[in-house]
Order: sequence, then C-alpha cells, then structure tokens
Amino acid sequence: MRNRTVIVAVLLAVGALTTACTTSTSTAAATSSSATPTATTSPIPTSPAPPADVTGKSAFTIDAYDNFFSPNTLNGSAGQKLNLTITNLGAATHTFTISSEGVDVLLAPGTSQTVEVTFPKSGSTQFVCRFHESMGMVGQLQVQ
Ligand SMILES: [Cu+2]
Repeated sequence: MRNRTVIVAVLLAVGALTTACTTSTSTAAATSSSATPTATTSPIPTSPAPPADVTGKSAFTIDAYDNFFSPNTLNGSAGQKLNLTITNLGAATHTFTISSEGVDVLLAPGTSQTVEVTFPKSGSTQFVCRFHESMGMVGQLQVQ
C-alpha cells in the first residue's frame, strides 16, 4: 500500500514536470517568434545612417550602397587620421575618392578597401563616388 502511494506521487511529480517543461517551451517559442521581425530588420537601407562620431578612433568602417555612402558624414577632430574601410554592399561598382588627398579606390560589389584619410584642420573634406557623384553619392569628413 505504501509503495503504491510512492509510485503515484512520483507519477504526479513527473506529470507536473512535463507540464512545466511544455509550458516553458511554448512560452520561449512564442517569445522568439515575436522577436523575429525585429531581428530580421537588415534589409538594404534606402538612405544613409546618421552622422558618426569617430573622434578618438583610429579605424572605422562605412558602407557603400546604390547610390550612397552610409553613414556619409563622419565627425572627427582637426587633422585626425583614420583608417577607413569602405565595404560595397551595393550591386554596382563604386569608388571612394578624395582627390585632394590622392585617395581613389575602386570597389567591386561585395568587396572592401581600407584607406587612410585625414580630417581637415577645420570645416569639411568631401569624399565622392566618381561614378555616382552627380546622383548625390557624396559624403564628408567634418570637423566641428
Ligand atoms: Cu557609386
């Protein structure tokens, strides 16, 4: 009689555990599925990211899309040197060009290039894509 009571108690405990597991699993599934739309927000952007503050940094990365740089404004300090990596995430070939600094690299789709750029003493230095400058594919190294 006593043994049977123990078995029933164990069965009840197992049942309770199973229920708890099932409940927590379905809760987790619901949470992750509701989080999915937020996590999947990496489609190709249609406009540049807001200006980036690169003050004090020695390296930074921007992206090239069809046809804009993102971000397209970098705020730094006077005379600052920056190793800038440009990654072309667009479908077209772009360039990253600062004619006054002798910087001109060609970026096939899916490729990256790193160049050293120098911020001006004041004001801003413009960089462009030679192919799409007239379409507004420009940006600036800005000293505030
Ligand atoms: Cu371009």
